[in-house]
Amino acid sequence: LRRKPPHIAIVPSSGMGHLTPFLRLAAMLASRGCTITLITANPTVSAAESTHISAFFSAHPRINRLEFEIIPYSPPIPPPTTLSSSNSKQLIAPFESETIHALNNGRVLSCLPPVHPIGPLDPYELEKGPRLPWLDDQSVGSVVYISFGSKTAMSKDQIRELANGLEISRCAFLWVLKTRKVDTDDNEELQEVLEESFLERTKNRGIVVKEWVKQEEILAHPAIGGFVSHCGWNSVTEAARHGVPVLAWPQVGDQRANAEVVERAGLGVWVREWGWGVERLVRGEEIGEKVRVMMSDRELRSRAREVGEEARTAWGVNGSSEKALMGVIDGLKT
Ligand code: BUP
Repeated sequence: LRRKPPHIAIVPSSGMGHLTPFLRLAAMLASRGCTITLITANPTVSAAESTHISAFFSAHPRINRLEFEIIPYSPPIPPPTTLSSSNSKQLIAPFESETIHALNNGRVLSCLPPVHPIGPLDPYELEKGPRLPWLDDQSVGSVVYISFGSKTAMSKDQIRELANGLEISRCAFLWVLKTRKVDTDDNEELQEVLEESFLERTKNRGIVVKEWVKQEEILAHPAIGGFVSHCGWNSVTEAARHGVPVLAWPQVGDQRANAEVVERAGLGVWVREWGWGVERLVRGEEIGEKVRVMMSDRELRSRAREVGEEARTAWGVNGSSEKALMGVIDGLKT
C-alpha cells in the first residue's frame, strides 16, 4: 500500500531571518509532494516580510495560507537584571555533527524529538530584489559585500567608521546599509548618514544600497570575493554554499556562536577584539586593514571554496541534506 505524503503546517516567527528559511523549506517540501499550510502573522513586523509573503503565495498557489491576527500587547516593564548583554555566555554550542549525534542519541536529554540537519536551503523562485548590473562590470573576486542582515542597525558613528574603513581598504564594495531596525522606519537618505564627499570619492569603486537586495544572487556572483557579515545563520549558510570568505562581525543573539562555526569551518575570520554589539567603536583603520587582508588571503579563499564544495555536496541529489529531508517526509507519511 502506498502511503500518503504528509500535510505539514509551517509557522515562521517574525523577521526576515526566520521567514526566508521557512519559505524556502515550504517550497522544498511542496515540490516533494507534501501538502503545506503556511501560517503567517498579521501584521508583519517589516514591509520586506509582507512583500515576500505576497510574492511567495502568488508563485506557489498550491500552498495553503492561514493568517492569524496579532493582538496588540504591552508587556510589563521587566525588573532590572544583573546580567549584562556583553556577557560572554553562550547559549548554543555551534551545531556540528557530534552535537547532532549527541542530541539524537539521548546523550543530552532522553525525551528530545529528532534533529534533522537540512541545508543549505534552495532559494525559492521570485525572491525579490533589484538587479545590480554594476557587479557584472567588476573583475572576479574583487568586490567585498557588506551586510548586517535584516534587523541590525549600527550606530551612526560606527557606520561612518565602516565607510572610512572601506575607503582605506581600497577594495571595490557593495554595502547594504540599514539605519533602523525595522525597514518601515528606515527613511533617511544615504546623504543624511554618509558624508557626500565619501559617496563622491568612492562612486567608481563601490555602491551603497538601502533597499532589499537578492543576497543569495549577490553571493553567487563571481565578482564577490568576501563578505563582512553579522553572521545571522542564513547569511552564514549562504556564504558557505557559495564558498565566499567571511569577515565575521557578530552583533547579538546566536551570531557569536555562528561566528565560531565560520571560523572553525575555515570559512572566515572573526576579529574577537571588535567586541560584541555596541561594546566599542571599531575604527576605520582596523576595519580597512582586516577587509584588505581578507580580500587578498588566497589560502582563506581556497578553504572557503572547499567549504562551498562540501555544502553543495550536502545539498545535492544524493547529499546528506536531501536524505535528511526525505527522511522527515517519510517519517510523517500516513
Ligand atoms: Br538585509 C537582506 N536581502 O537586503 P540572517 C537580507 N537578505 O536577501 P537576520 C536579503 O535575509 P536573524 C537583503 O540573504 C538572509 O537569507 C539574506 O537572515 C536575506 O540575518 C536573510 O542572515 C537574513 O539570518 O536574522 O536578518 O539578522 O539574526 O534572526 O537570523
